Amino acid sequence: MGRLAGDLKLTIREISTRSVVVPIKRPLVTRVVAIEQVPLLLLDLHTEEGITGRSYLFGYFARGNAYLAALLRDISTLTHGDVVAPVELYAKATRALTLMGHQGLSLMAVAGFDIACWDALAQAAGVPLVTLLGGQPRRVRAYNSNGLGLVAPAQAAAEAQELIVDGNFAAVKMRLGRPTLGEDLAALRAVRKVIGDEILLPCDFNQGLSVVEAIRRGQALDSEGVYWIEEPTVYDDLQGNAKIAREVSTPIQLGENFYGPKAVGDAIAAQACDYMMFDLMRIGGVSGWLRAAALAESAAIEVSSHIFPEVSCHLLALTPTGHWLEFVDWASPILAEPLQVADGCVQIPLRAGTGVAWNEEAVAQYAVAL
Ligand code: SMN
Ligand code: MG
Repeated sequence: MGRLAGDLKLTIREISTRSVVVPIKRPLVTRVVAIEQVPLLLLDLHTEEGITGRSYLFGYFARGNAYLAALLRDISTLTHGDVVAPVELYAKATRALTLMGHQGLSLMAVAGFDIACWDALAQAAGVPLVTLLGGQPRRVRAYNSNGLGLVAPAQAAAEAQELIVDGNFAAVKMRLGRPTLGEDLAALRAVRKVIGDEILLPCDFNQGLSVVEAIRRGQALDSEGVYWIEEPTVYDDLQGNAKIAREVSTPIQLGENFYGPKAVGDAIAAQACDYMMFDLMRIGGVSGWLRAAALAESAAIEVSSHIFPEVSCHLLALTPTGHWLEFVDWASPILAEPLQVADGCVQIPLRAGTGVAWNEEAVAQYAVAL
């Protein structure tokens, strides 16, 4: 006789969190922020059946981890004894936080909980998350996004070369938004010269420009072979971004700061961008991603991921308009089995769950108080 469906039933005991601040190999200097170390909040969802679901959130700064941990303590109390049914629990946790809002920290905390729930379920089923959701653990094409911040042209060129060789990547992302267009062009051309014409080169302004300046720089980039222009201006000025998208022929990429599927629907309605990239944490975890992906499909918008490559690779493989995985190795130091990259692709791990598990020695080394 086969397994009963009830075999998959898991019951929540508690969520525990730990904060780590991990050194970054290549600091990321952008127009708006310099990321020199990576604060991660590690979640363990303990079940009565002995399976532990895991996920991590990116608090952006150490206090950010503490804010998220406080919310997760309440979500833990709220869901103690509940069956691990991620879609229902997402709704329950969101309802409980409704007066704190449906975006920002509330949604990030719910997302971390949601990802850990899905991980636990896939572990209980004994299959990778992608398999549980109807796909297969395959290779997903990725661009290397480690570094290439606002550095001098010669350094940018050297770094771009290293980033491509290290994993045989077909695409690499650089940050733009230096004080002048001339400085951006000098860095861009130095990079293009060493990488050649075949390598795709998306560029990220990290929300740093006014709409007028974004149109000016964007039009200048139209003849430079840039693959996409990311976040040219503030993420929530949908009308401004739509204007930029109309005036600039290089595709405009937005989405890493979209909170939940509703923001995707709003951006589609405003025709704010040509491409979208979902941030697993801000889009609402696995449950939020799946709904957002359906909306993007309805508008035929190609979807990439933003950081969190370990879980995003499972989801991109299921996204009807899946585009590019953003590869960063920021969490690798604290993971028991970091993602494998070969020939410009990330291999979805052939392990039960998401494949996220802790390197406890490293976690102890980088632990900070909450
Ligand atoms: C980025 C900015 C801030 C944190 C992580 C990543 C960047 C990107 O915009 O798209 O990689
Ligand atoms: Mg970006």
